[in-house]
Amino acid sequence: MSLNVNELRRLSDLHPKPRAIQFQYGTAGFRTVASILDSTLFRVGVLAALRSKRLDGKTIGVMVTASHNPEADNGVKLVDPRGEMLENAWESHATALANAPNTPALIEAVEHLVKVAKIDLNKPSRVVYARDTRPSGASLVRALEDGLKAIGAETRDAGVTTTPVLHYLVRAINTKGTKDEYGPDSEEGYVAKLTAAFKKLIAGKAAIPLLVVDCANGVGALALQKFIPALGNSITLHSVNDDISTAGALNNACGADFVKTQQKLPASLESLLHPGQRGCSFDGDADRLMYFYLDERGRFRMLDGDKIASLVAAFIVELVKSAGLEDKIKVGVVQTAYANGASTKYLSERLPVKCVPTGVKHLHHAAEHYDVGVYFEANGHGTVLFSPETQQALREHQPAIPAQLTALTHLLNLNDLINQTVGDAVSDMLLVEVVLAHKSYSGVEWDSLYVDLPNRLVKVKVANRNVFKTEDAERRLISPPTLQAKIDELVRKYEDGRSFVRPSGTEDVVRVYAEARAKSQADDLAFRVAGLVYDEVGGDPGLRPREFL
Ligand code: NG1
Ligand code: ZN
Repeated sequence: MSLNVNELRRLSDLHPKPRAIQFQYGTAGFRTVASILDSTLFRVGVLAALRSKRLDGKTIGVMVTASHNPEADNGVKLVDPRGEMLENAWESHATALANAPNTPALIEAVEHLVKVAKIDLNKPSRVVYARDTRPSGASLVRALEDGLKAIGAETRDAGVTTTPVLHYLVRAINTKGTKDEYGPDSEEGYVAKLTAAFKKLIAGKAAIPLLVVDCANGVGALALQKFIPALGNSITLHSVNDDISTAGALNNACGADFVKTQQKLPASLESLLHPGQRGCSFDGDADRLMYFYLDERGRFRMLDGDKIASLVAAFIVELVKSAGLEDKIKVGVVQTAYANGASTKYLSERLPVKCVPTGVKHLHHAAEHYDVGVYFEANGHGTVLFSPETQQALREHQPAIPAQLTALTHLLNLNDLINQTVGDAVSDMLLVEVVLAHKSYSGVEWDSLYVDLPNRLVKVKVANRNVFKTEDAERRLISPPTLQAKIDELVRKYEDGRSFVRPSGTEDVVRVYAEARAKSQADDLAFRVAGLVYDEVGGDPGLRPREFL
């Protein structure tokens, strides 16, 4: 079988690439204003279909979402057969196809890819796709479908659903009928799997206090509607910001990214949350989770991805020990440079901690090296991975005493509760609730595991962010050449000061992070480092920003 060039040409002509725009498959796939993405979606369809052929007809996933970005943005990313992010080498193939200026160039790029990636066109091709609630999603999915059709893929439309459900489906489809079967390959099956595990884990525990859930006016609201009846009276979830039909509401002044970056409660929750009560926020595609509560004086307290990692990792370590498995199963944590220094200190005193560059794929791969790998970005994206050997050890372990059996059963149920393909706001929320129930913690006790160092994240717009190159898991700059020394000199002046600069992988900006003993110092340090960045590459001192975006 060869490429159906006529069909590819005919369909590609329906999805011309806008001129003068360069696309880049970054840490979150392609992501930009929705109105310029039509050709990219078509080409991603072509690529996904070819990737499936390359992998012997294994099902590839495609998710159409721009996560926490504004509603007018959209994006697309590919999911590999085990439910993980697209393999690195194919990111550049994706970029190459997306940037072919016209149909003849695209055909040439596809033929080139078939040759260099040694794709056997006779193999079957299977792709499952889904989108979030963005208004631009439906038409972008049509462009994607044209791309899939051009290569003749068998397709499955998973409809409007969350990013983690799509990742789950990919793994469930590909493992169906094998010894690694991940679960039923439907959204209902996913809800049933997680719900059953949750109910077993909290059986016999005190009733869980009501939890307020901010759905970012996104697709998480739909997921929650399916979970609430399935969870029955095991937990009461009060869903807010679940308006998916009002234009402009998605991620607007609510959701996990708002909570993390503004470090405050969404106004829409102000009258709902009372002192002592905890709540949580999903992001627009429900793969991130932030918790928070109001203290006794009604002050907002944030429990971010680092706090979730600390809570969960410590709990799993305890269970492994109680099950009598501490010699066989080693638990480790993976973070990025954005992890609060206080969390890194807390965790390092208890278990191995590794720092990797930003981007879920880096965290996920590093976590696979542990028997149980806990990874979370500070922004609330994360999960826990049980290695295949660990899962087997859990299944085969013969407990010596009843207490060991209880802990072992909890570990097996956690293995089912946790979506191990990718960060999953609903699964992570249920996981947190399990740990809180087991430890009899309210938000206050959880929060007191360690005290966050005050911090500040700012962005600087520069002409070309690609001149910024980093090393040491993005904690140090190697280019521009003299900038790191200047940052070091500044940081030394601040108590507990830490700051680093890196180019964003999802936006055309450079990010500056700073933390220090006092909030005013963290702000000051971030501002000054941003000033250094601007002076280095920004040009006109008259335009030097006083306030950052
Ligand atoms: P960039 O734009 O590369 O900083 C952001 C987040 C990442 C990750 C990706 C993917 C921060 C500082 N950065 O990446 O952690 O979540 O988006 O969505 O939060
Ligand atoms: Zn997201």
